[in-house]
Amino acid sequence: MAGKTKAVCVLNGEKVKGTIFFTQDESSGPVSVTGEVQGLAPGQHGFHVHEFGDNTNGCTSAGPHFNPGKKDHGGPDDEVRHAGDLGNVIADSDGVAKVNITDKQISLNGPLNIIGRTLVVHEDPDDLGKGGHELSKTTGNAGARLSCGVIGITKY
Ligand SMILES: [Cu+2]
Ligand SMILES: [Zn+2]
Repeated sequence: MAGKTKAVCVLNGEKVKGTIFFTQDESSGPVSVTGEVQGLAPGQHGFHVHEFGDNTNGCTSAGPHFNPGKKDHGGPDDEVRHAGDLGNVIADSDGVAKVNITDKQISLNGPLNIIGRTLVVHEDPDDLGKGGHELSKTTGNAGARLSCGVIGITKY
């Protein structure tokens, strides 16, 4: 498959909202993740692709982090991480996080495809697997799911 692939996710939480775009120039190349999240408390917030594109019971139904490699949770720059581990977004004093990530472990096609899965923004910082908490190696101890949305194919 050749050519650009694009996807979009509308994050639609009670207070936390946003729109995130995914672009992949080549089928095996990195994915650029850009956009903005509003309504956050200032500081870091865990940002992940979760396994299921199911929001029937809110963000909970999205299941665990997307982890086709059956690895431990980690940070975006770690070799050992879930494919869905995009780290943190950082909100400014107005509660706005500008997102500009380039990631090599997610894709918009093939076995690492994130289309049809759920993007989640968390209440707390993701400790990137290094916090020593019992949840560090599974969720980064990032706390509640404040906002989420299913990642879908777009033209733009
Ligand atoms: Cu998450
Ligand atoms: Zn993870």
